[in-house]
Amino acid sequence: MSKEPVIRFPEGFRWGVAASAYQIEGGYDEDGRGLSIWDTFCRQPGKVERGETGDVAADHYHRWREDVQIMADLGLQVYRFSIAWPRILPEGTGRVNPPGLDFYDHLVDALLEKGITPLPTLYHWDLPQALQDKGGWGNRDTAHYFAEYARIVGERLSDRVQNWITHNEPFVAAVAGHFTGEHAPGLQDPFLTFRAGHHLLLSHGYAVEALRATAKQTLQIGIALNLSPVHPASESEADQQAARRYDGVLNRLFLDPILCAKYPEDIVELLGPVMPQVEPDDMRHIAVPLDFVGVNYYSRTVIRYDPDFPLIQASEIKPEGREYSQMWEIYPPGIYELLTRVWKDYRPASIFVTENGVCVPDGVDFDGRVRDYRRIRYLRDHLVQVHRAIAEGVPVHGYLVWSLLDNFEWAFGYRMRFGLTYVDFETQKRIIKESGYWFARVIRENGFNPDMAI
Ligand code: GCO
Repeated sequence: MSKEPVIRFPEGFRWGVAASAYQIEGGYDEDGRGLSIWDTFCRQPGKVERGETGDVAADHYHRWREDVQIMADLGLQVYRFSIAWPRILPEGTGRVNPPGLDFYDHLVDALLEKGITPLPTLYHWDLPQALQDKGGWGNRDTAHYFAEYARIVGERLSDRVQNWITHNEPFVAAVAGHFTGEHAPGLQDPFLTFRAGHHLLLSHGYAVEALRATAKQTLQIGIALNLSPVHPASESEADQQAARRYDGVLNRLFLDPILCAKYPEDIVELLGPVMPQVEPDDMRHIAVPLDFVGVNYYSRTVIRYDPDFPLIQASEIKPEGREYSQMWEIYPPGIYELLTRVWKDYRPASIFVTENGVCVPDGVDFDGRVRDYRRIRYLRDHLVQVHRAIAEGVPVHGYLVWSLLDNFEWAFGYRMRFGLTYVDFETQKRIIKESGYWFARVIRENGFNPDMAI
């Protein structure tokens, strides 16, 4: 790369990575950890490719010191991880498991010692199985159990941890877990889906209030939402209306309650009897003031009218002639469209890109290096678009790559590699990929030359 970065980010812009407990920790039955719904789900035949589980994952539960050193070597400023609720409260409520709290306490101290800001997510889909046995997110009580969990963790860590995320992608937890059944707990019930979604949002509000009530310092609290610009497959009225409905369920059904204290009227009407029971004070709790909104962006969503699709008569298509990763279309302008839309429509105080990354087939070359140039191009092209949004006044204050390590990609098992660091799951050996070294330089220079040859 040239000496002087052509694209330079604002002073104080924060650079880091994101990960989640179930996807990297392993140690699923160690030191008093209770079972999660993903431990149960993985053991159901056919749910996860090759019957793979997060029992060992990237063994971060035992290798976390080595992983923190990798973060330090890369010069990461922020590490977004998730706390496993079943490690803290094995039954989800009541009895606290001290070794579980100790693990995150030691991790936080190690991060701070390296000058890395910890950014814990309280919930990244690993609900304690004991709570699922009581109805899970379909049970309104779970929102209160979540607040209890937030309070316990906040009391232990908030003297050193100032930045918090309550939930990761409540849309995915609700829809993949309760409508499509592709994720734990693997249910397929439209009524339960939106009731779970509402209780996830309610638990977010309760948790923010609980964290603030026990905080030992002023906290910065947000939520991480999977958002995507929704494009109609054609200019036809039917496709445009279908895209609007899909945008409503994917984006506005979560953004509006959290940031505007109301559900979008068109979607309330569309869902009709499937909409959940909303108690008088619910929206006030859900719309508790936040310090930032986390945006998880991977790709755009292209929608066609589909009369056979239940509830929303809209289906996603994969346009031809575009570049794809192993999972999604590679569409960098989408992150610009999304950031400017969130800013224009909701005016949050601050926005963080809490996840952005790509899964491409990575391999170790004969010389032991992992030349993942497609991932460098993906990150470069998306950062150009993030910078474009910032230049237009969007208050984006940080960018986190998904992910530090190759990890358990839910129903895909270990087939999808997103890491800046290659993990040999047979030996647990870590190899920093070329993208990791590239990102380290972007952090050092707080920018890069987009014309650089890759
Ligand atoms: C998500 C989750 C991550 C995924 C990542 C790649 O955004 O779906 O936060 O757990 O692993 O996004 O799909």
